[in-house]
Amino acid sequence: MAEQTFIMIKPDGVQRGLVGEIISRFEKKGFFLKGLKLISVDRSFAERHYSDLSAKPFFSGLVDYIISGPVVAMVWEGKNVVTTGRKIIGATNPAESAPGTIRGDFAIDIGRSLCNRNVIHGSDSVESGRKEIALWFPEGPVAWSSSVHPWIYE
Ligand code: RTP
Repeated sequence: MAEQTFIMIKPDGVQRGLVGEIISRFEKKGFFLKGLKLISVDRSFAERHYSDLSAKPFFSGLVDYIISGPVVAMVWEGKNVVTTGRKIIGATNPAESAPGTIRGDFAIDIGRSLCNRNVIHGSDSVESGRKEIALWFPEGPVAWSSSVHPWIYE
């Protein structure tokens, strides 16, 4: 199976109307959308998603932020989509993310709650992508194959 990643538009991205813009960037790059839902999650679900960060000082602020409004959960597929997806997203701290990246173009600053409001999340490895897709899409991604494939991959 081709590589997949989990991408989440965080509550600030949804509130600011960036959903279409973000989906468009992944589509135009040539990645394939394999899962999509607008969803509000509760505290225990957000804590499970960010369980690796539970010891961090910003953990509770991060969870508060993620449950503060609906998020858009997505599965994207394609060659090197995990690494390339992280490049499209940009550095964690918006103050350091390069222009041209999503965070570089649409976020400015670390939040006062000591938790970055940085618009979007992307899996940091193929393995965490697998875990996150299983958590957010227990029903599994949608299986479909696009006929534009040969125009993207020779
Ligand atoms: P993400 O998991 O959301 O894609 O972000 P990331 O890999 O770039 O960063 P990570 O270290 O996993 O942190 C997860 C999210 O926690 C918030 N954060 N705040 N105050 C801080 O120093 C701080 N560090 C991280 C951000 O919302 C970050 O995306």
